[in-house]
Amino acid sequence: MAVKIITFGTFDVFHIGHIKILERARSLGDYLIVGVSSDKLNFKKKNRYPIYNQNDRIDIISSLKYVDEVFIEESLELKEYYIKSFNADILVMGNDWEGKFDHLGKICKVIYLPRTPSISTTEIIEIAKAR
Ligand code: C2G
Repeated sequence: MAVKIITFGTFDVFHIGHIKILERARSLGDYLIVGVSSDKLNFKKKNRYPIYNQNDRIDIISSLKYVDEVFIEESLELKEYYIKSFNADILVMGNDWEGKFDHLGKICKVIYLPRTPSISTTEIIEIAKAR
């Protein structure tokens, strides 16, 4: 049976760290589903709207060869619901979320992958501003 992986993120100002985690997530199974945070959810989490709006972020993520299915993540609290509705076997998160989703281990395997060092959307924005 195909192993389904699910992961979540904003993926704003798409960069190599995003590609790497999606590539590694996909390599753990056969089918990768990505929940892309809505603009509203991002505002709630980070107190600012993303640079790229959710339609553009969805288009970017959908176009990747590692990604099989994409949906909008409307709330951080709906993870259990999303995992069950997509029948996901493994939840992958970056290790900046280490420990935060261990409780979901009751419905699927939970794996935290190390972040790619020295790159982040926030840093790219800061560098661009300073130029
Ligand atoms: N990432 C990474 N290396 C980086 C930067 C990001 O591996 N240098 C990973 C993050 O760990 C995450 C994914 O790329 O798994 C998307 O990163 P963000 O857009 O920053 O995700 P975030 O806003 O933390 O949203 O429900 C959870 C949230 O939606 C996660």
